[in-house]
Amino acid sequence: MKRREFLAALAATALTPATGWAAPAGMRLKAEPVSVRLLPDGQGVTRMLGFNGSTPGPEIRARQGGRVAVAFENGIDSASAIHWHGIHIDNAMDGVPGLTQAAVKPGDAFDYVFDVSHSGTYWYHSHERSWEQVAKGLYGPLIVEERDPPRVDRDITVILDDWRLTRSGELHPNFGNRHDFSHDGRIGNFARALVSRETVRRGDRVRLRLINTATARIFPVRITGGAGKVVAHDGMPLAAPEPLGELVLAPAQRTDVILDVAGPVTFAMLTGRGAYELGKIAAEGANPAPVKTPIAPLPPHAAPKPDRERARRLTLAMQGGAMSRMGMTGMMRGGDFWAFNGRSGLPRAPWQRFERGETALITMRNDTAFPHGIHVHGHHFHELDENGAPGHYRDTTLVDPRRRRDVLCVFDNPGKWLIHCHTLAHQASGMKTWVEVV
Ligand SMILES: [Cu+2]
Repeated sequence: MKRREFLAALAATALTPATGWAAPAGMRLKAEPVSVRLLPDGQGVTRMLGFNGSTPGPEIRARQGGRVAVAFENGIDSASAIHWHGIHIDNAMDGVPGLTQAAVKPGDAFDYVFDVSHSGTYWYHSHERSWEQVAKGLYGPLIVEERDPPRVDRDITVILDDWRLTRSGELHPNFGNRHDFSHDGRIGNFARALVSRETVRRGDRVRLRLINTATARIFPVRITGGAGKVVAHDGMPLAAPEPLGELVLAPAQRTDVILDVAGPVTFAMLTGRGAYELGKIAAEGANPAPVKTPIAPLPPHAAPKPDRERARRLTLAMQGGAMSRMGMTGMMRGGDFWAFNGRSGLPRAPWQRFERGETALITMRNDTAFPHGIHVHGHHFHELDENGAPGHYRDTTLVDPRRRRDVLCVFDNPGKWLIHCHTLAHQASGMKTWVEVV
C-alpha cells in the first residue's frame, strides 16, 4: 500500500450500484454526472461520472450470436465515446476517437450497434480522455451469455476498482498530473470489489466474473469461501479449467471463476503489507440440491488458427517512464513520457498493415521499469510461454518490467485497431500505436 491509502484500511462493505444493474441489449446509455455513496455510511457522497444515473453503468447482457444496440447520449461537459473492450467488433463501432469515429460532443449522440460472436465477460468504457473519464466512473460490464451456459445457481459480476479520494470523500482533483503520467498512473487510495449480489447460499455453485476497471492498479486477488476453478480469461474459455490460486488482474483484464460456496465469499487484495478485504458476499442458508458434477470447461469458441510458419515477426518495445532518458526529456520539455519502438503517440500511418487473416508473432518487450498491460483492439491473441507453447487466449497481456512476452495474433478483423497500454495515463502520454487489417 502506498501513500494516501488511508482509506483502504476501512472495513469494506458490499456496494451495489444504485440503479439498473441488468439491462437489455437494446438500450439508451447516457453519460452524466452522478453522486455515489462510495464510502461507508456517514462519510459523504462522491461526485463522479456514470451512465444512466450510476457508476458502474448498467450491466449490458446479450446472448452469443445476438446484437447489441446502444443509443449513447453524451450528457457530460466534455467529448466522449464508448469502447466495447474485448468484442471482436465491427471497426466502425470500436469507439476510438481519432481512429474509428469522431468524439461525441457534449449534448450529441451516437448509435452503437454490433453483433457479439463470442460469449464471455467484457466491459465498456470511455475511450476519450479515458485516463480521466474512466477514473471518474464512465464504464460498465458487458456480459455475453453462452448459447448453452454452464449450470450455476448464481452469476455474479465482481468489479475491481480503486479511486483516489480526498479526506472528505471527493475524487482527488489532481487528474493528469505529470507524476502519475510518468510513473504508475492514477493509483487510488481506496480499493473495492463491487459485487452484483450481496448473498449466496452454502452449497451454491456460482460464477464470478471479475473485471479490473481500474485505470492503473494491478490487482493481486485471493478469493476465499469455497472450492473453485478458473474457467476463462478476458472472456475466452480455458480448454481445461485451472486451479483457483492467487489471481492477478491487470487493468482491463477479466477472469471468470466457478466456485462451490462453502461460506462467505471474500475478495482480498494481496499487498506487501498484508491482505486487504475488497469485498464480500455473505452466505445465508443452504442450497438443498447442490450441483455435484465436476466443474467443466465452458463451451469453446471457434478461434482462427495461427499460421506460425509464415507469421510476421515483430517486436513491440515499450520504452520511457520516469528515470529513463525519455522520461527526463518529457519532464523537462513537457512532452510524452512513453513510446512503442521509439515512437510516442498515434502515428499517421499504421505501425503494420496486415492482409486479413495474417498471423503475427509479436515480441512484447518491456524495456521500462514499470509493468504494462497491453491491449489489442478487435482481436484476441495467444500468449506464448518461454518454450513457445501457446497459453491463454487474451485481449490484454501483462508484461512485467524488463521482461518480454511473445504473442501470436491472427489479424482477421478488418479495420483500424488501436494497440495501447491499459494503464490509461501511459496511453495518454504516448504508449499507443495502431495496425490496419485490409
Ligand atoms: Cu503502461
